[in-house]
Amino acid sequence: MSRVDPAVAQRVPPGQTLTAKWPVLTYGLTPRFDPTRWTFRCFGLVEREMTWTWEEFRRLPRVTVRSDIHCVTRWSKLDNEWEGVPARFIIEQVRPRPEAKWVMQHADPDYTTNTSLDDLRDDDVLLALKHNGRDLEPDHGGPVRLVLPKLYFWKSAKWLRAFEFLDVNPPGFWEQNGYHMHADPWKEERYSDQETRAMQQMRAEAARKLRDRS
Ligand SMILES: Nc1nc2c(c(=O)[nH]1)N[C@H]1C(S)=C(S)[C@@H](COP(=O)(O)O)O[C@H]1N2
Ligand SMILES: [Mo]
Repeated sequence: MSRVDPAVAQRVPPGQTLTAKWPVLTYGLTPRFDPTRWTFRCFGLVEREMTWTWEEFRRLPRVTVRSDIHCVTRWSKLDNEWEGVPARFIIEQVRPRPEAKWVMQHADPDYTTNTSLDDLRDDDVLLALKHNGRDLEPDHGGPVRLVLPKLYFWKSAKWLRAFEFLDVNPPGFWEQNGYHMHADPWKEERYSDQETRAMQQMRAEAARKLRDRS
């Protein structure tokens, strides 16, 4: 990056470098999509647990949103056009109970990431099926991935299969391996050693409550 338009520079969080390519970052292998067995499920602290088959899911209302990707490995990719089902639409369908404050994203093959319900309710959060007008490639999470632009990209699960609504905030896969519980790129919330005391207490409390319940 030698010379950057200031309007563009303003959109790049600290410590990030722009890329035009789209790297693939997966822990493990790309799962195979079987439309006859695929479902998307919402469970936990909701008034109405729901499961959509692929035929049902692909008919849900969609919107198009343009947003930026910021990966914790320090690349950012601006101006991605995503088409998908608004996360807020899904949340409205299942009606979270008042005590539900957190959502665990569950994805294939065995990936999880934890997010607050508030972060998922923003207008630009999608269960995306298309990127720049084309079906999402399998390596990038096709048929359906989350896109949560205001957090580092590990908070956007590829091959998304379920939302679990919770009253505690247990760490997901990368969060158990030292990544930050919240992941705001503008605050450079990269690793758990940067977490606040409040965040660390939340980790400990969630682990304890889940242990007590089982
Ligand atoms: N299911 C699943 N989702 C995932 C991952 C993964 O390994 N498995 N990696 C995460 C990470 S660390 C990043 S940076 C982005 C990468 O998405 P991309 O491969 O489309 O660039 O997906 C996130 N979602
Ligand atoms: Mo990542």
